[in-house]
Amino acid sequence: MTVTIDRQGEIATVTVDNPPVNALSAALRQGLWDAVATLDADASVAAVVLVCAGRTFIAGADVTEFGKPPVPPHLPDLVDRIEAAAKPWVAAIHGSALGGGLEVAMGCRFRVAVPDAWLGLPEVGLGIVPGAGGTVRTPRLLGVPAAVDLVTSGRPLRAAQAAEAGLVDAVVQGDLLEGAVAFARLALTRPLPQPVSTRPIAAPDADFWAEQEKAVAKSARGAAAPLRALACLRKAAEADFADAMAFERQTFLDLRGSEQAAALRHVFFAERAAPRPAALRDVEPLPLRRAAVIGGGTMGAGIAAALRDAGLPVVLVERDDEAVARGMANLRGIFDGAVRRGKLTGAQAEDRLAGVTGTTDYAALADTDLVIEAVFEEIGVKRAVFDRLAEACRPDAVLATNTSYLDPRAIAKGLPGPERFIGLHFFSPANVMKLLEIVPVPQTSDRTLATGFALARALKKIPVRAGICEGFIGNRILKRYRTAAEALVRQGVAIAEIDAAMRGHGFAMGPFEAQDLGGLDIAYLQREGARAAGQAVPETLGDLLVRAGRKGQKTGGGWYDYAPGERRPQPSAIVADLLAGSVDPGPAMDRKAIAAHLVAEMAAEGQAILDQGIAQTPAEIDLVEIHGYGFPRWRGGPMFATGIRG
Ligand code: T1G
Ligand code: NAD
Repeated sequence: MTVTIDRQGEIATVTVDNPPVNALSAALRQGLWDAVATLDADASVAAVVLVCAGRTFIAGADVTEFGKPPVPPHLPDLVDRIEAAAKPWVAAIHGSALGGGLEVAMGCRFRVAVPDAWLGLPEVGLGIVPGAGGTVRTPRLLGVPAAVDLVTSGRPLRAAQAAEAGLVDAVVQGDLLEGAVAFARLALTRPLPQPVSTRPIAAPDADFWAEQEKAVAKSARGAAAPLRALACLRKAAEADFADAMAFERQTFLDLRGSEQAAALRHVFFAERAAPRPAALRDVEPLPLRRAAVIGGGTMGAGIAAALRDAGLPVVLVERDDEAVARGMANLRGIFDGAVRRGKLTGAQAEDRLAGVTGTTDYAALADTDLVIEAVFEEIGVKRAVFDRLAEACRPDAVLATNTSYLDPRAIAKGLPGPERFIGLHFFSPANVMKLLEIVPVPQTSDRTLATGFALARALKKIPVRAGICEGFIGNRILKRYRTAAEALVRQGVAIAEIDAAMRGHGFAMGPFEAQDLGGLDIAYLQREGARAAGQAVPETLGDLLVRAGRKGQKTGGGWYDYAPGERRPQPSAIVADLLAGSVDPGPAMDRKAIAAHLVAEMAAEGQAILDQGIAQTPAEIDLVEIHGYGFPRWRGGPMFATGIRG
């Protein structure tokens, strides 16, 4: 760690260099503390530019210090000291100014940033609130409504948005340091703005806070930090600076030791470890320049969209011209949706679509680096596709299957060069869901495996390596979860109670309403297929419903009834009748007990998965559940929540 002082005439520059992300370790805080003293004492200095070396501005407090007793100088004191410096400081921001990094920048008199910089307060995502004045200075700088949005969502702003909101004074085009020094010189010719802590706040009325509380509670789904952050902002608006700072500090210290914060730190580090497994550290992946997808249905179109979002040109192969047209229309639908939601401009959507070549001709794959197969879930169809790929593709091209339940070894059987074969299991919608299960077969080479992980990084997905078993990690746990939920119904627990229990636990949906949304028929057909193949698959309650024509929302009913055109589930008398013969009432269970039981079932399946070597660590199972199945992040995943850690 170094803090270096240079001088450009009357402007001093303070350069922080604390790789990898300039986190505010105790040594860095001390270095900055000393720099203020040095520069205050230097009569030749009129203003100071604070800039960082490496990939980013200060990315925040050092998360690895959170479990330990705080060491002085404390960050709030450092921010106060910079703000009270005799010379105005200018924060020159590139990369990310997050958490404590942004708080340091708000202690500076000015903030300038390059156009692709991010500024934000992500603390609520770590189960805490900003701890160095973030909730007290942002409303003074941005006004209360914008501060509420920034702090309670944890979502960062791009430089231009930050400038619009008042968080950044100037966006610097070209060289940051040069621009910041020029900005400082100009600023010295004008009256200085007040330090942020002394600026007034327009306090909103009680109705505003009541509304915000409702909205924040709804989106937090049980996470504590966003509401506590809102309380800090209210304090900032209604009390004086010192009292608000004390309130924020107390809240910060209180939350820092909480179970939710521990869970969110666990997820933070698991997410950062996942894309770069130690075993592949020295393995060079195949460079990915061109990709192809076979099948343009639900998954194929989603995967193609994800590849385009990462900038790769894509060839989309379908079985006939009509299917090509349908696949391209599916893709257009995805990009049009992104335009409607404001995620892409019309021109960007056109560009994404223009980068996809739809065809029936495998010759178009001659120079493709990676092919992902997403055709019907039938072994014969998939094998035929891989036969064609073996002929059409370069011998080093990676060939992947997106199968959900088939054995990838059976799909790869007879493939020349099986070392290039791998399972890449995406989740629907594939351009949105963050999880990617990576499933090597025994012959898969390290290079192919490393290419799977490199793809996940390029697509900004969370990769988890899975061994081969039915359903891999995620769908196998899902099956256990659904079976356990059905077992509760058989014991007389109401379907709606189970769903409410899981929502109360932090899921967006319970297991039955989720099946109604996705359709009960896919799992049913799979069970029927297994039965037809001679496997002993026990009859499920879902089978009874599907046989009665109840496949979910799309048929007007599944586990629940739905009024025409409505998506609100209504408990169903028909279902009660259909299932009556299967119910044998047991002891009553409250919602807490229901949720605890179902999570314990998930964790038990996770443990079996670990014991069989299908997953490597409990943390990876947690990532699968959080990023593929909506498990509440703030609980850390089923393994963490039940004490299975490591
Ligand atoms: N502390 C310690 N280590 C960190 C870290 C941090 N804040 N951020 C990242 N790392 C490590 C990470 O584990 C990885 O390590 C390496 O740096 C590169 O990370 C008082 C309470 C800045 C956008 O939440 O969002 O300030 O694996 O792969 O893709 O109010 O890192 O190499 O050993 O993610 O280039 C708020 C979290 C803290 C920022 C860069 N700050 N970091 O992304 O690299 S709370 C954050 C990020 C706070 C105050 C409080 C990203 C990034 P390794 P990476 P990247
Ligand atoms: P889908 O029926 O929506 O799409 C399949 C597409 O493959 C169709 O467009 C079809 O025309 C095309 N196709 C069929 N045979 C082909 C051939 N020989 N050559 C080229 N194209 C052909 O199915 P889907 O839901 O997209 O599923 C595709 C695969 O992804 C399956 O293996 C499925 O198990 C898996 N999967 C699905 C989900 C999901 O939630 N739907 C999730 C993960 C994985």
